[in-house]
Amino acid sequence: MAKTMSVEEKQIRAVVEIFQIEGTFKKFELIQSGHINSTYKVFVERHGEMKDYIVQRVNTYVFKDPEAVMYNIAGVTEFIRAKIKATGISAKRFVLHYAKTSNGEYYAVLPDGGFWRCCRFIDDSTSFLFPENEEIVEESGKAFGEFQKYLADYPVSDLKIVIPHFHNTVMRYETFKKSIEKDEARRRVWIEEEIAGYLELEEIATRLYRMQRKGELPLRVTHNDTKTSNVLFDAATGDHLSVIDLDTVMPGLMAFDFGDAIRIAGNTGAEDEQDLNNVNVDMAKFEAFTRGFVGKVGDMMTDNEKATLALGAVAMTVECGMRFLTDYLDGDKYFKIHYEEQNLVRARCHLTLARKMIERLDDMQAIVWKYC
Ligand code: ADP
Ligand code: GN1
Ligand code: MG
Repeated sequence: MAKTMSVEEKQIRAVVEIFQIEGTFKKFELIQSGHINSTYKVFVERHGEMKDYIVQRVNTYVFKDPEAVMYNIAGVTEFIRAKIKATGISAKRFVLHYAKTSNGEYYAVLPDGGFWRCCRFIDDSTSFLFPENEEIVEESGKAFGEFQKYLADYPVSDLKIVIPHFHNTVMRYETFKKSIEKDEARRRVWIEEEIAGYLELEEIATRLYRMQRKGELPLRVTHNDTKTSNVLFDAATGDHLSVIDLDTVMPGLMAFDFGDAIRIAGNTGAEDEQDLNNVNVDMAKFEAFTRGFVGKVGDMMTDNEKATLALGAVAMTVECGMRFLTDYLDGDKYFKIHYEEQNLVRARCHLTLARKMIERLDDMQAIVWKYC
């Protein structure tokens, strides 16, 4: 009896066809690490060889204008590719390459409205949800630093704002307060302690955003989602290859890219660590990331940027944790969860980490100065 095909498989086969990928579709695997899009690794046989692709359904609840997302991605990937090629090396493994449809578009819309894209899988690459050692962390620092460096002369005004106020921590606090008032999922009653904890950190967490508003920090082209799993490494050597997950490339603060990476790479525990005794700042990993990142961007940083880099870790940890808590209050609509209370667990972990970071802020900043 013929095997029935799942809806997912039908959709993926349709996407592969629209992008005119040469070869025979063989199979696909779901990649579950991200919290937003639906990501699949797709295997196609071409001339007796297996070719892999990453096929993604973009989350249009989060990205209201997905065409704008692809416009930005096309712009920055082509810009970086040209720079790498100009040095005489192949850019194949160092920047993402999105496929185009026969209409010359970087996306396909299926009859159910699903917005899909397709990108070449970077051969012999690997990624890490949790960075096990300092080498991985330092390489990820180099990858995100290099990304900013490549884009230092990219026309910022050409970028579309795909999620307005994405790292506007002041506005994130306003949204949080509205969700507390609304209490849509009726969960407020048992999380008053966590709510109070985040409200207490408002001044320190919003400091950087307020500095930017006063013109004290420059807006750059930033990645805005710099967790370790958004870097690809050479599976054999461990060297960084390419930064991925470019959906949120927008104007932003250098300290936010630095800090958002530390939120993951500088935590002794997981993003959703349940045992809060395991949550702390890993100072050796903090130093490793700083060495990698500042090594790439040190010469383009302003004095204010240098002086506030460590503060970025506090800002991004509070902001992200508060976003998890907001989503928990709203009834888990934004971030994918794999178990019932995951957003609350994530929020508790981030609150603990942020408090530890505040205790170690001077030590962290001293390390930044060492590499500046
Ligand atoms: P999400 O939006 O779901 O986070 P990502 O674009 O970050 O999706 O991809 C999820 C995972 O898929 C990555 O952590 C990486 O392991 C793998 N991946 C994504 N793109 C590629 C690629 N071009 N080549 C190799 N692996 C990739
Ligand atoms: C989301 O897509 P993913 O999983 O890389 C989120 C980030 C958060 C992150 C927390 C568009 O990123 O902002 O920092 O989860 N992306 C969006 O892990 O909201
Ligand atoms: Mg990702």
